Amino acid sequence: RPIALIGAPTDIGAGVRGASMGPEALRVAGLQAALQGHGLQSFDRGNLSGPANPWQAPVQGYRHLPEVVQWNQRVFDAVSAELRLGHLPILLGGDHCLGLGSISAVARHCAARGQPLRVLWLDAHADFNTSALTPSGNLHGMPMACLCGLGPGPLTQLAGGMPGGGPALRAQQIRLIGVRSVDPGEKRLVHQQGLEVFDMRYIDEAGMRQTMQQALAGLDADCHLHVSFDVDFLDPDIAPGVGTPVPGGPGYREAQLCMEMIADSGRLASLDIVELNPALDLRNRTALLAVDLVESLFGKSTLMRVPPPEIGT
Ligand code: DIR
Ligand code: MN
Ligand code: MN
Ligand code: MN
Repeated sequence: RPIALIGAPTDIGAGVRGASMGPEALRVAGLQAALQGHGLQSFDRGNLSGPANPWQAPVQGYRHLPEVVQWNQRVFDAVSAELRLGHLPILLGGDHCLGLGSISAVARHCAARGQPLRVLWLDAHADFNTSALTPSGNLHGMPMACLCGLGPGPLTQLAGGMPGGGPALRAQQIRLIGVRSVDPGEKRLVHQQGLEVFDMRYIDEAGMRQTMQQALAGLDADCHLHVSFDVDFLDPDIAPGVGTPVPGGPGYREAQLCMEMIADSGRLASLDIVELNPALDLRNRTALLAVDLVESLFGKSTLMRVPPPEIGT
């Protein structure tokens, strides 16, 4: 299906400036040409616009809440429009607070069609803070919690909310992968909510192959798979261009396998690429790496692979 690239040039939810330059860095790194090189049809919708970053202190536990709401409403509308057209939207962030608008749109779309949805959240962080728990007030640390209904009304009920009035996501639909930095209160909440988390300890012990087999297990044939790719998922040695790097992430081969196994599932239907910060990058290498990985996510492989045999588990 045709791919639609949607730029959202803002760092409104982050604690470090620069993710606003992410969309252009991904374009300069050749994202669209890479997709076209695989025979995929794509449109670049250009950039959304929204409020400037006022760079103010948190108010009642939230930094820039009104601006974050506005950006997410625009992302929601843009992603919804592409889904209605039968396109596969790729959100070019921008910081990760925008995952809220993107995934809220996907959840609404799936609910309207009775389609199952699974979300893979690739991130060094759990992004499960609330205003009471956050150490920073930065909303890019809260989108997962908001999607599960824990957050301020304007964000949990984006554009009127879900048909039944519930949260956009239930914990059982979510898999967090690559996590290695969780704040103390956030940790309790993640456990309490029963999220399935494949943290780095798990990946070290089980390997990326078993991790992804489990994260992708039980997908229905008609399941919509959304991947929210926070670039700080990757080890900072290979991906320095992010605002909140955490050592000890997946290396190049592990990240490739992760993306290839998602591609093999054949279910990818929407994607966020967020938290790329060109101000902190080295000669755009993190953007180039992201494009390389996205190629694998869309099925690039060294040889013409036959479907992988079910090797013993
Ligand atoms: C931290 C950082 N947990 C916070 N979060 C980040 O401020 O809530 N998320 N960097 O991507
Ligand atoms: Mn994140
Ligand atoms: Mn992160
Ligand atoms: Mn490549």
